Amino acid sequence: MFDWTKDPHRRFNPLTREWVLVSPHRTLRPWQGQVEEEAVAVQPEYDANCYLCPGNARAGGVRNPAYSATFVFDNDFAALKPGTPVDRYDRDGLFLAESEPGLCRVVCFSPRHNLTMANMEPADLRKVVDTWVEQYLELGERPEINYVQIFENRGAMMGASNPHPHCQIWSSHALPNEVFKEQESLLGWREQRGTCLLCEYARLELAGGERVVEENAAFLTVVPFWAVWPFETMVIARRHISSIEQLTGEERDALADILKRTTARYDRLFNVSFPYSLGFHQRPTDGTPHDEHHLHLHFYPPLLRSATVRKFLVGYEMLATPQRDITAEWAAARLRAV
Ligand code: H2U
Ligand code: ZN
Repeated sequence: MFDWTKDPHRRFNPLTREWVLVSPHRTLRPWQGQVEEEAVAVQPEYDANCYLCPGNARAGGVRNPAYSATFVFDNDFAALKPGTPVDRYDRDGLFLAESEPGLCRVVCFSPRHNLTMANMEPADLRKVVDTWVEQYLELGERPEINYVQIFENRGAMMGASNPHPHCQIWSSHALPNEVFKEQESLLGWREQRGTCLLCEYARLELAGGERVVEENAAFLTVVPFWAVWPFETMVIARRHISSIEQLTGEERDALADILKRTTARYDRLFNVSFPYSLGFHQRPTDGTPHDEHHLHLHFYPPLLRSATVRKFLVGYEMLATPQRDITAEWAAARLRAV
């Protein structure tokens, strides 16, 4: 048997059925590449130039109301539009295109410009969870919408346009690639073994504990065995539920709690407001039960070894297979230690 703390090896992601190359012996190599600028310093509670702050005008000229909790609006530069007619173009399977109706929204978490999930009050974060549930239901009920993707880009390094706490929701007719891959794997697993892949995975992670970073009564946060990003984590519902509207009131509080604790841990790791992309994966809203899905979230943070040194997915990773140096176990231990 090889030693996965030292020997180069591959790990399998059963959710996407893709492999990641792990090269733990490389962690000591010197870094002379790009160093990112330190993130901008302290933000004000209100910024007159922010297009998300209450009362301010957005790029299209619409003025935000004087909102006091969460605030949702249709994205002024939406990637998807609801009226798009459903149609398909196929020429020999080589020129294949489908029109894509959809709707994009922006959700402000709080009127306060300088908050993040890590430093919001649990009761206020709970309101964000409630807003996600409302939006999932409202958008999902639309006949042209079959999937509701809730995601957050946090920090300039991840392309977020604004530090004001917010997330986006892109809801679409088609099932997005990542969700499609996961759905195929979850279905395949269930057919072969009669169980839920993520129920089994969560059970094993909780029993071993090596990669568990946070847990509460309803959720656990783990660095997945097959993580690609250095400090990637997954937040997994303990109970087999397929989407957020199935959460009980207590579980909604628990989701707010685990998100706050996980992001606070990230911030403490390199002493910086930690950048990441975060998103839910849950069942499609196409009118069928899809109880093969198991509610979870993915955190994909780019940072590798400090607030300024990030990981790039380039070269071998673009052309062959993603690769990491530090092991998932080591990353989880680092996150648990802060
Ligand atoms: P980020 O999550 O990457 O920060 O994006 C914020 C979204 O806000 C982005 O999709 C939208 C952009 O289109 N936006 C508006 O809808 N109105 C504005 O006035 C500026 C930005
Ligand atoms: Zn603002």
